[in-house]
Amino acid sequence: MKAITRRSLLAGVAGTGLVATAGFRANLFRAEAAEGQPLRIPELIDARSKGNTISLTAQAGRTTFFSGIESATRGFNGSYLGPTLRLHRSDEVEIAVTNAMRETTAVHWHGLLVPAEADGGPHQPIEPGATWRPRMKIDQPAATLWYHAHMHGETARQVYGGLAGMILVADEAEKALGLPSTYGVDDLPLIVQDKIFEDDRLIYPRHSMFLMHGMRGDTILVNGTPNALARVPRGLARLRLVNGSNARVYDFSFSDDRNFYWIASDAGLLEQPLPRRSLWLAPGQRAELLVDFSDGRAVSLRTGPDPTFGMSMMGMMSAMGDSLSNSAEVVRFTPQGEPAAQVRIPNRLVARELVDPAKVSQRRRFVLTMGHGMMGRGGMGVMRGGMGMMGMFGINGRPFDMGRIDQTVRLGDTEIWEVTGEMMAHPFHIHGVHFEVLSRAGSGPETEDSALRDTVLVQEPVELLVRFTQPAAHGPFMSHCHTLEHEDAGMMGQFKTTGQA
Ligand SMILES: [Cu+2]
Repeated sequence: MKAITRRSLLAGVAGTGLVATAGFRANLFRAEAAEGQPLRIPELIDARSKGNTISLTAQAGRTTFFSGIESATRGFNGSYLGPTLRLHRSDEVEIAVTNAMRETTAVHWHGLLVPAEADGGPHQPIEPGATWRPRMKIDQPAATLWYHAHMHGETARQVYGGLAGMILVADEAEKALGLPSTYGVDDLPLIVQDKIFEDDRLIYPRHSMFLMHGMRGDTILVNGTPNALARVPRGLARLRLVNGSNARVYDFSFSDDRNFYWIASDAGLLEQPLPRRSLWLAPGQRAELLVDFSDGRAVSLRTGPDPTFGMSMMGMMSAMGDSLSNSAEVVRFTPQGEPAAQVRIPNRLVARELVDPAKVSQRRRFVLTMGHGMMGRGGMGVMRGGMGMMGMFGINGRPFDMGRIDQTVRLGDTEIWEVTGEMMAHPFHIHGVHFEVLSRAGSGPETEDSALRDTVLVQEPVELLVRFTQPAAHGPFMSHCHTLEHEDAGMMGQFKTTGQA
């Protein structure tokens, strides 16, 4: 069936002499959008090409997602999202972040192992007109990371508005593997976010239920592109997925159920490629996939509804449910050109640095709380109060307090952190560390857990093996729920590391 193009519709309108009404206009734009928009590829800034000094400017702007309609957005060096930063292991990098907005922000390097004062949490605010210049030694394996706003109380709105970008850490071990690495061609950055549009204009609804369970939208953007369409060579491609959404957990698969290889997690490459047909990705998490497009067939990366939400207590009590009720297209791939002569998947990727569980010095418990004991005292009544429950978000029953250090850890120590959550699944992120998932629901970790991470989906209780290698001489590190509305509402704590490693 031939798709209706905007041009053919316009020709029809001209031919019959009709005057387009507002409603007709909207349909026209949707018809155009249904054909797909070329996937936007953020500019790549290789730190070495800039003498390892990068400038980012956080700014307000206007972005066109659907033709003819502008939305108020935010971005770095542009109106929506920011450039991809390629940093090299063992280099020292300075990133100057200027705030050209009328509100305070903070910019966190999510997944980067750097001292607390360079980490970009709420303790490093950047006032309007000011520039923050952290200098950082890059010393960690190749990985897909990201950066995003982290201003306490404003994180959800600022990230939703567009203050996020990708970071690629490169190293020699990764280079030696010969993985697809031509940025924007066979090595694709894919920042996946769900949004809500009203008359094609981006909105952030301040509905109490969104604040309660996190904003889940009905329109998926990839790098800010709705109905994204990507051309890829007929061969092997590497997809770098960042879940940059406020709250949604994705359940990714391909429309023809093809196999792909999962090759990297939050902290970098796995020991070996793992063949998969689907993969979950929680807010804040990253995954790299190798996909074989040599058969030349067009195929879509898709997601189902949030697999954690519908069955959760929160999901069942919610009046709204998941706004994405069916399988949705994330990005459509159209392979181009001559088929690759051969497609080679490496047998081994990188050796993994194991953390020795025998060295554990402490065990700590974290409960991600949404209203301590509420089911026992007042229960549903409290729920119906809606906003009345706000302020009860916390960790171990205590809401975030910038002036309180919740844990003090000895630098160089290894600890077990047991994390459980209330009411629904919570993606738990710890700044300044990579950790192993030791167990989930009391038994061995699942395949999805089998890699070093900085963010873990806490649906069942998990035990994390965490090694603390970064100093916090001037201000603490954060640990928090990466459902951004929960984080802003107080589901965040702070820890310090002390002493010498
Ligand atoms: Cu949460």
